[in-house]
Amino acid sequence: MEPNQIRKKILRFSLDDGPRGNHCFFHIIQQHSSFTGRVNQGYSRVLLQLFGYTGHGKSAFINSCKYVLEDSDILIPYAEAEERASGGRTLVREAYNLTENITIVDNRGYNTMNSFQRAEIYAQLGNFIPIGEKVEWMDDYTAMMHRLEDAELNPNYSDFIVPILIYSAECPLFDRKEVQTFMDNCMKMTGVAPIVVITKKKSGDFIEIEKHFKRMGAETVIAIENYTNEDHIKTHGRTKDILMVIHKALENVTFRLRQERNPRRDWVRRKKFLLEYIHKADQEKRNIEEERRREEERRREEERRREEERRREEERRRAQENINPWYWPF
Ligand SMILES: Nc1nc2c(ncn2[C@@H]2O[C@H](COP(=O)(O)OP(=O)(O)OP(=O)(O)O)[C@@H](O)[C@H]2O)c(=O)[nH]1
Ligand SMILES: [Mg+2]
Repeated sequence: MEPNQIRKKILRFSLDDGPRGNHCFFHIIQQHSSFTGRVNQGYSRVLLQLFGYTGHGKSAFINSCKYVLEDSDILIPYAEAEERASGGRTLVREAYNLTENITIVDNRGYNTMNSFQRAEIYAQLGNFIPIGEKVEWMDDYTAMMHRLEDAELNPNYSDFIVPILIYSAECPLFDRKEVQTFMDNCMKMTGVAPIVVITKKKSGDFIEIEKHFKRMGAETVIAIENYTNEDHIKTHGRTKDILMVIHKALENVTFRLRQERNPRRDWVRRKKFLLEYIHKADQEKRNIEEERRREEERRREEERRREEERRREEERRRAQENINPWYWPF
């Protein structure tokens, strides 16, 4: 397919939002996928959720998506995409509309994480953190639970979440276990296999990285070169690669909506997953603290033992001197 055709398909994509309510005839028809090609089943927009390590190109990908969908040669930096020596650039969870029915979310990037920070990633994935809110890495159970309670005040059932993992070709080595776990958990939480996007394809061996991801079971891996301030002359290949990511995401949505889905049940499933995850994170934190406490106890015990030995040695020496007061070491 030509880039222009893909672009048109994306722009025209709709979740077929029809009449609501169980009493409604159209609604009953919509419940049965055999009647219609695609049914929204209560979903009103597709939410493309971006995740990945800091600096791997999430924000640049958003700018690229907007750029290839717009009919313009001016790259507008909607999302702040910048090189940073330390820490992440994007700290606030922001959403950008790609079309009327498709929104893309720039989530906070991560480096190495403790289990609560991982839980925070899943809170973003499950859409439990409001858009436009600064994502603080939380480090305790109570704060995380408060976060969930707040989300319940304003639950969002109508977003169909598609996870997208952004990974830079500049980083050939990665923590395989962590990435694998993340991909598996994306599936458990959203029911959709994450799409892997390898960015900066001109700067690294993207074919090798693609193989790694495929071996880990990734279904869709697409290597792209983002359009950036410095380099944004539109080309056929680059534009097509970027459009294909959105296109594949929509294919996933269409496929999943052919099976029966229930947005409320999906939301509850995400919440259950997150609750379990937070409990596990809490247990892990307690175990680590307990291990640290035991280690400290062992260290103190060892110090006490050495002190006791020194004291005994000193007593022995003194006793020796008292028994033999005329003792001279000739
Ligand atoms: N050459 C090239 N540079 C890229 C590409 N993608 C991103 N960059 C550059 O890499 C830097 C980091 O990109 P960002 O988009 O800010 O990364 P991020 O994942 O949003 O990072 P955080 O917000 O910190 O999580 C910026 O200078 C981008 O211009 C790409 O495909 N090719
Ligand atoms: Mg960013």
